[in-house]
Order: sequence, then C-alpha cells, then structure tokens
Amino acid sequence: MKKDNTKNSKTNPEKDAKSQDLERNREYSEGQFITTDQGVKINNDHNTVKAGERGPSLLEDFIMREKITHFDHERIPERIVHARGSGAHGYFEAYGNVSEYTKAAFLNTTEKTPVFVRFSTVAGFRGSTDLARDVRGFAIKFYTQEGNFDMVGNNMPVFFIQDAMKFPDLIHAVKPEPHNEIPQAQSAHDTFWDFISLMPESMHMIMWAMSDRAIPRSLRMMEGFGIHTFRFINKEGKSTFVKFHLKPKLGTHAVVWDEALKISGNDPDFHRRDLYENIEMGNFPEWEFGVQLVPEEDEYKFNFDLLDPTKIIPEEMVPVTPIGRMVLNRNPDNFFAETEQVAFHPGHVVPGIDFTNDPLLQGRLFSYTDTQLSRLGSPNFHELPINRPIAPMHNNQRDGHMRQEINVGKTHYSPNSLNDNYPIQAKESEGGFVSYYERIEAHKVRERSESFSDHFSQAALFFNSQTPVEQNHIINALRFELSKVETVAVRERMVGLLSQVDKTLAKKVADGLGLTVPANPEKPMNKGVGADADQKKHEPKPLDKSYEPSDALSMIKNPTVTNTIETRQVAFLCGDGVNEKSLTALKKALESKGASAKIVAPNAGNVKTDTGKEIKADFAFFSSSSVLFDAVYVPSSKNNTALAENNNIIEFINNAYRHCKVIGFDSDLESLIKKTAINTKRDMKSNDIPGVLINNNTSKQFTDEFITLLGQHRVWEREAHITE
Ligand code: HDD
Repeated sequence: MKKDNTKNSKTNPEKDAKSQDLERNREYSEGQFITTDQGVKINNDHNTVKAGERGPSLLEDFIMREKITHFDHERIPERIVHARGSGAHGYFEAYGNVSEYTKAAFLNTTEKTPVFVRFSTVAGFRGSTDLARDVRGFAIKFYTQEGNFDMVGNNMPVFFIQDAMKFPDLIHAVKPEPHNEIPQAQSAHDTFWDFISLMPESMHMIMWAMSDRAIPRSLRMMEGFGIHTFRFINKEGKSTFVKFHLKPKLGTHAVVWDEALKISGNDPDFHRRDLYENIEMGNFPEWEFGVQLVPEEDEYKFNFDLLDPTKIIPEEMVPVTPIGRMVLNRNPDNFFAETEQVAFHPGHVVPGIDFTNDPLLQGRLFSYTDTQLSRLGSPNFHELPINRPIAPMHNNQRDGHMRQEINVGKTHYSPNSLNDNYPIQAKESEGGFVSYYERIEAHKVRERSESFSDHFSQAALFFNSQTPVEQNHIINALRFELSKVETVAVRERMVGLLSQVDKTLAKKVADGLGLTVPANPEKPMNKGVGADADQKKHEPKPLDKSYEPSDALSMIKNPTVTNTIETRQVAFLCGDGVNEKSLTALKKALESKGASAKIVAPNAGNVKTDTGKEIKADFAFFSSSSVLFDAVYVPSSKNNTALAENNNIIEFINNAYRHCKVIGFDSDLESLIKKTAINTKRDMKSNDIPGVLINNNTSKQFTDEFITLLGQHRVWEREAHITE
C-alpha cells in the first residue's frame, strides 16, 4: 500500500495542548469503508443510479445528490484582505521576565503556549502569487491558559492610514480596479497611487512597502510587528505602553524585484512551499519575541504621538527587550480546516494586555468579528476546532448556525437563581478581565489629533537609514510602480509628495518617469481630517530633522543580522559525467552548516558522475530556474561543451549573476563562462567580478569563500556592474 506522506509526519512528535484538543476532530480514513454523511456504507462511488445502463439518472439517488450538493458548497468567501495565506502550528516559550509590567500568565511562565500562525499577502486573491510586492500579514493565535490572545500584525511596523475609517478606501484603491478587475495582487496601478498621492499620512508606510521588505526571501526570514501601541497591565493595575516585535533567527532577508517577478512565474507558491517543506524537514522557523516598553508617564516625551500607527519608536530610542521565543514546528493537517478557517482578532486579549486609543486599532476592534460573520457564516466561528481556546469556555451565548456545543440545563441568562447564577463572574483576583481604568474627559469630535500631522519625518528617517543599495531598490520600486500609473497628474503629485521626504529620492524617481520635481509642489491634501473651519492646523508639518539614522531599519545594516546559511538552497548544475569529487566537497561543506545542495540535471531522472555513479536529480535544467535558489555552483563534467551550449543553463547563470547571488565554477568551465553575462563584464574589468568564484582543485579556500558570501545573502557590490 502506498504510504500517504502527509500523515504521521515525522515533525513534532510532541502533542501540545492544542494538538490534543484538535485530535477530537481529526479524521483518519485508513482501513475504513467509504460512507455517506449519515454513515451508510457506499457500495459504488463511480456511477449514479440510472433507469437502465444507458438511461436517465434518478432523482432518488441520495448518494449522488449528497456528494454533489456538498461539493457545490465547498467554497466560503475569501478574506476581503489577506486572502492568500499559509499557516503553521508551534509554540511560544516566555523567558518569564516581564511580571513587573504585565500579569499575562503566558508571559510569566516558562511553560510552552501553543500557537497557530498565519502569514499572508494583503491585496491578492486566494490564488495569487506569493511574491507580489505587498505587506505580509503576520498573525499569531496564542492558545493561553487564560484564553486566546491574538497578535494580528504585519512584517512592517507602521500602517498606511491613521484612522480605521479610511481602511475601506485604502483597500478599494489597492484591490483590482472595479471596472475590469485588473491588476491582480499589485499596487502598481492608478487607483492605488491616486489615493496615496492624496494621503500624505501614508508616506512612511510607502517607504517600507517600496523597500525589499515587501518581497521577502522567505516567510521564515521576516520580522513581525504588532504595530499599534498596546498596554501591558501588571498585578497592581499599573499600565506600561508596549510595542510587539518578532525577530527571525535566520535574519531578515529579501529577494530582488526582477527575481520576485520571475519567481511568480516559476513557482507562485514559493513562500508557502518553503514554509511547508522546511517544517517537514525539521527546519523549524524561530523568532525572538520582544517588546519596547514605555512608562505611562513618558507618553508625551516623544516627537510623535504614540497613538499614531504611522510612527515607530526607533529602537535606538527605546530598545527591544526579548521576552520569549516562538517556534513553528508542525504543518496543519488540513489547509481549509485550519489555515482558511482560523479567525484572528486584535480584540482577543487576555488579562495583562489592553488597548490604547489608537484610532486605527479602535476601528479594528469592531471589524474582525464582523468580517467573520460573513466569511465563516455564523457567530459560532469560535467553536471551529482551530479557533476554540484551550481554556474552559462558558457563557450564556446560545444557538445560531452550526452550533456545536450542547449546553445543558435550562438557564441561559444572568442573573439566575435556578442554576445558582452560574456561570459566575470572575473577580480580578480570580483572573477576570478588567479594562484599564483610563480616565477620559473629552468632547465628542469627528477629528484627527493635531499631533498626528508629521507625515514626512519618519519616512525620511527610514529612507536615510538604508544603505545605498537599499535606497536604489526603493527608487526603482517607485519608478516601476508609478510608470504603471496612466494618469500623469497622479505621477506628478507623487513626485511632489516624495520631494517632501527627500529631494534626491524625488529627483531620481522623477527622472525615471520623465518628469521634473516641482519647485513648489501642490500642497498635499489632508482634507477632512480636521473640523471644517480648522483645516490649517492639520496641514502636514515640515521635516523634523532631529532623527538619527537607525540601523535597525536597514536589512543590510541591521545589528541582529546573522551570517548563517542554515536552510539555504544551492543549485548544483550538473552535466552528464559530473565531477563527483567537486560536487561532494561543496555539498558536504554546505550540509555541515545546515544548507542543502539541490542537483539540477539534464533530465528529471538521474545524472551520472565521472565515476559512473547515478545521482538522483532534484530538478531538470528545463523546469528550474536560479530564482528558486540562493546560490549556484557549476562543477565540471565530462561534457562541458554541452553545458556551454544549453540556453537554460546560460539563462540560469545570467539570472543568478543579475540577482547578485554567489556563483561558483570549476576552473575548466571557461567555455561556459564566456557565454554568460559574466564574461562581458570580465572583459571590461579584469577577472574580478564580486561573488563569482573559481574553484581550482576543490580548494578549501573556494568552499570557505562560497559559504561566507552565501551567509551574507547577496553580493551587493556586484549591483554596480549590472545595467538593468
Ligand atoms: Fe486587518 C485581516 C493585519 C488594519 C480589517 N488584518 C488581517 C490579517 C492581518 C491583518 C495579518 C489577516 C489575519 C489572518 O491571517 O486571518 N490589519 C492588519 C494590520 C493592520 C490592519 C497589521 C493595521 C495596523 N484591518 C485593519 C483595519 C481594518 C482591518 C484598519 C478595518 C477597519 N483585517 C481586517 C478584516 C480582516 C483583516 C477585514 C480580513 C479577514 C479577517 O479580518 O479576518 O477584518
């Protein structure tokens, strides 16, 4: 019998509390008869009941009707945003060092808390490509002993808008245009940039979204942020402002834009596959969970408003304190039941964590339950196995579509005397959630706070904190996106807005669009954010130049960056009669550091080595591409001429070269190198091309250098050699 390898996965033998809880609903079909939904065994699942072998089908065929009816209703509405996602189970383990700030039990124990994480893109439909330029959702459900806590964050620490009221407008603008539903999963179109060009508050987020953070190398290599300022509440009821951070153990890395475009064609499931396969292989992704803490008394000490979700607290001002780690170690058993049906909500908090008055957060607190009602179809979505807490759940909520629970007894109201008033309220000392005792005395206004009006300073801080390579990528992304905008007035308005952030940035983008930077750009609109009579005070403030560049904002300079090559994949382009000694030397060296060698061969079967040994191919030349790998190595083979004549190989190498990946060649592959883009550049500038390594007799120096450069992720110096 063929083994179903999606079952009994060798990963995570550990059965945590959530996994045990899910066991109640798992269905295993080995050794079982096929039955109807009513449990009647089916004798023939291939034919409908007919009046005669060649006659019409009979309506009485309940087995056929049940099967087709169920199929007809298999789909549910996809999420209005974050429709495409990938999920995984794991655990959070606190370091137990925050009791001074929060009473949240799961942060004050070293017991593991089960988690389910869903990563997503925002704009694309469920079937869209993983490598779209987009923000990535990073949503975590912590199944704590005190109930579920959801951190519904992103891989960027700020947001486009300051008030939830603008969310439908933002999403309408970014989604495909309504008249023709084009383009899919892209912000590069008129309506998005029209909206942005009229919303100066989006400028900081635009810098992040146009940076390479929007095209991650892997979901395992992204930072995560809670974005809003939340509150920690300790046992004494004292509040401390808190921002949540997750830092990936493998470092934060991205692909380059041309690569992202090509990955989208080669493997639209690139991120989903990478996450799934690595967990199956036991390469469990890990993040350190950290917090920035600000005492309540310091609320007004910053040159921005802590409640404004378009602002970060630079890590140099308030460092991130690590308080735990999160590991993902188990793939879902069923995509629909778990990844699709999971329902997150920023309002799912536990005692010790509370909200602030950030107007974006406040609106979110309404939206998430509401959306589940149409997406999952019932107020009982909390009963779905993936959503139900591991903490006990009792209340007087009743009935509704698809109710699972069978509430016993005749009271479903409170107060009651017939059931001794159960379920009873929990005192604060018994773990009851008590909202933070915040004093509020104010007029009822429909207005933005004046303290939210600095839209450019942190955009400039982000841009100025990048290396020149990263700055160029932002400029190129803006050129790309705006060149797809057909309305010239929108492009012009954007250039005007960019000039408020950085003049050189604006000039370079304008050059790409054939525009000039206006000396007096149109005043960015900020209509509607103030009371009618009071527009003036809401005009965007001029640049605050007091910010020092922050290395934490750059992926290249980031102080937490590690040079690990763990889980990196190197393509070995192996011709027939490949040199086994060369191949084995680098393969072993890579594997000893946790990376892997993937054999790309003339066909999808096996490739022969020079000693006659057969090695299994992982990929064929004709169905693979360097964009799916982190680096490339070409060992020599008996027929090097065949390699040099293969267009797939030449394109493979040219792409790796263009995307600044380390490339290694055995020394007798001169005829191949001559055919690639590397050669032209060599003629221009000696033999020395950054990150192109020649292996003479499988030298240790070659292997060491290869590994060092792979650990640096990309050889950015090479970018200067590359003309678009
Ligand atoms: Fe949202 C989903 C993150 C603002 C309304 N959001 C959703 C998901 C993530 C975020 C990660 C996917 C969760 C999952 O995997 O199921 N959203 C954010 C962040 C925001 C943000 C980090 C700003 C800081 N969102 C935001 C606003 C609104 C929404 C202002 C509405 C006023 N978001 C939704 C939603 C979604 C959602 C429509 C769609 C599916 C869902 O909730 O469950 O309610």
